[in-house]
Amino acid sequence: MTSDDLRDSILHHLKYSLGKDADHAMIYDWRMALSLAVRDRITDPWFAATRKAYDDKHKRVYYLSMEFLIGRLLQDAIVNLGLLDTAQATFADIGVPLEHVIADEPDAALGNGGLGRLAACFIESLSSLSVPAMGYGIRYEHGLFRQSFHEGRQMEAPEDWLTQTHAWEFERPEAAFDIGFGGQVTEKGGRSVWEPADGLIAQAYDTPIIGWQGRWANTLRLWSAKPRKIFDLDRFNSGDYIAASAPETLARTISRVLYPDDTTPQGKELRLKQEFFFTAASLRDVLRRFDSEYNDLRQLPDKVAIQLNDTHPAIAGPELVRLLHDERGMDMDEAIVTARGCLAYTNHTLLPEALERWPVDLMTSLLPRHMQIIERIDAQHAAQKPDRKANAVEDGEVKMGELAFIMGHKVNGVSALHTELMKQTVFAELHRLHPDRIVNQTNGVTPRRWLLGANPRLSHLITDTIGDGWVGDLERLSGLEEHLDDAGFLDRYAAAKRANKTDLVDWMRSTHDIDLDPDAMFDVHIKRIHEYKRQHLNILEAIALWQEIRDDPNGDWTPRVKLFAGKAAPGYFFAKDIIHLINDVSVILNSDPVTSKYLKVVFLPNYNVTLAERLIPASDLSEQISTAGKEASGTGNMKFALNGAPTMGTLDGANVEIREHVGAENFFLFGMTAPEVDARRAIEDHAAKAIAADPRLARALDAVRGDVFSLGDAGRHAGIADNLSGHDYFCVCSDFSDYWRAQREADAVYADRAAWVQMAARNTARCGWFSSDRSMRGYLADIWHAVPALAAE
Ligand code: NBG
Repeated sequence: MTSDDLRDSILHHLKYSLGKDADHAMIYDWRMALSLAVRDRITDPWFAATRKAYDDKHKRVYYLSMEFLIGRLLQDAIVNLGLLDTAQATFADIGVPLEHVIADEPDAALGNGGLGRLAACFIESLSSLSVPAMGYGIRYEHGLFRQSFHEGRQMEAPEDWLTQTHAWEFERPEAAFDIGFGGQVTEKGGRSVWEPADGLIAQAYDTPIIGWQGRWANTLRLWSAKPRKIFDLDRFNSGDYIAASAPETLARTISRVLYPDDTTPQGKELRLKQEFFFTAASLRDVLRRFDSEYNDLRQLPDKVAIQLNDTHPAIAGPELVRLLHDERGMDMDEAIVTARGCLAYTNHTLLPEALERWPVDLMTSLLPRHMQIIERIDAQHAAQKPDRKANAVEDGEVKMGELAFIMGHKVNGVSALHTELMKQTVFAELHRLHPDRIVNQTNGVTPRRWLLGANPRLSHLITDTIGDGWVGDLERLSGLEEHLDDAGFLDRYAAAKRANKTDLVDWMRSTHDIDLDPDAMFDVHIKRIHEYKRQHLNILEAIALWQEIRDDPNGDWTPRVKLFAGKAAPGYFFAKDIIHLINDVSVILNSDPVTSKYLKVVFLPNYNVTLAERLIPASDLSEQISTAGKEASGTGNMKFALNGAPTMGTLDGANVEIREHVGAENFFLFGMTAPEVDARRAIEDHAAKAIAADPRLARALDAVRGDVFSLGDAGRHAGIADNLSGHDYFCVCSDFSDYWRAQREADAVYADRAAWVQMAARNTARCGWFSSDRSMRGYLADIWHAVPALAAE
């Protein structure tokens, strides 16, 4: 496509789709017109892909996920279609900067964090690999809340990505299913029939996801809840206007909000309804598609692979059994086996509070037939494994992890360590009974978004050095290895990083009124705020460093900027206290005339995918400092390493594998291992001991407790100091000294800029394995037994 063609198409959409003329077009109009022009380019490969999947009778992969954290889509689509240069030329001609057009798109935050972003990377990789696949989720009206700060405290406001037309989706009024809730089960002619008391309509909205080089596109199908009856005219006519629209309001609540928590299930009943709503609609859609191609349900596992992204869609087990047995007449035992042949489950956390359990009473009242089937599945499993000690229904609760395990033919963890810990802890008993069921699939990230799109400077350098094959085959980055001693290459590598940092400095100045030194080390900690992720360990180290610089202001300090970003779940008060502390510390440190040239702390509000794309390419050091055993994998850690920010990290999640790949000497390791953490925790006064042994830590905690950062509000941060010097479940104190040591090591390397650049470049060269294309190939081979539809190029 030439720049003239693109321009014609944009002008066509401006006029005929948006009703604007070019002289009066606003940035929104240009963005919509460009998006529609780009979408047109996706539609043909999308149709062709759908046709080919049918014609060749491919097995399809269905990825069921409550979250798809897709962020903006325009740049991704342009990059994957190879239209970036063309679009740049077109907009130069039009006289509007392309960056402004791209930046106008709302960031679709239909997820909380890693789990949702992983789903988005996977769906893009499946398209890039030309695997016939479909993502199924919920079209939330309001994604994750918008975060701002008021006097350092987190404020939450509803997010409104859908107030403007979403350029990428196609509404599918014809793809709609009636989803029931409640009611009762009756026996009719020896069969159980569920008669729901009420229900609503799940209606599909499709977004095509184009793969690398535009060869293949899959569909992200998101369900929106609509009432069966839009409006109660009788009530309206009798003057009761509010009651007249009650059915719509009630139905819409189901797809209204994303639960703002990735660890604790809230609003139990509504959440369970959401889970059933999207799972049931997706399964019916899968069966409808299967029916249109095949007529023997026993073939289902050969043609359909359904991945359950965490336990949120785990009701798929009983629902699929119900559809096969109650509605299609398949024998119950055969239905269970057939469903299991299709289903597989990914576990994303070992945190006990995040493992979903539903009260039997709630399950029975909301999904009475499913409760019966769950009991039947559990009984069948007990009969097959008479010595088992792990039940799906126990103590008045349905345990969704156990249910998903029993109903999946494979269960996977998301990093080597996490998978091992799954076998030893949460699923130890089920693993004993089914030793072949648990497999590992280490997470990955799409290089199209996280390197090519987000970091054009480094991408150009890589392509100049080894050609452009790396974008579709990230392991080719190893070709950089032979340039790692080449001064010319390293200079260009350093220049790319430096330019990215300068861009960030400019942006921070204009949007946040903060001045940063681009030569300082940009030390970045961005992710959800959680005690196990230990943002408080990082800020304590900052406080200790500040105190030390004040003691010796003429010392040889390596200048640092500590950047934080991340949201705390609204009900997680301790996490919100951590944000408050970091913000208050930044007020004191940044205004300190003596120390602020060496150390600044900045907490950027409203972390999202777009902000990550801005920060990661400009980062020097990646903070991955979770308490060992708690972070299932991490994926931010991979994005940083790939973009040349070495890791400061514990032996946790995928950090372990990153360190193996980049080499121990290119990774700043500190802290206890997972077994050491367990042992330390068993010592009752472990925190007090650690504090007594490290005067720096003691002094930093004293400052927190002693109101140095309380801005006149005595006792403001005492809660954090008390928590850390008391229970300290996440072992912040016990890991502090070693963290301090590793940080000073990082300072020393950074001071020798040539050594640092080489370490950064080694990280890039050795992280090719962390592509989500590699993850997807692993799932295809070990779990889905499906293949790409096109030959690799
Ligand atoms: C998160 C883990 C991360 C992991 C992502 C993706 C949940 C429940 N889990 O460590 O905390 O990288 O999943 O697997 O959000």
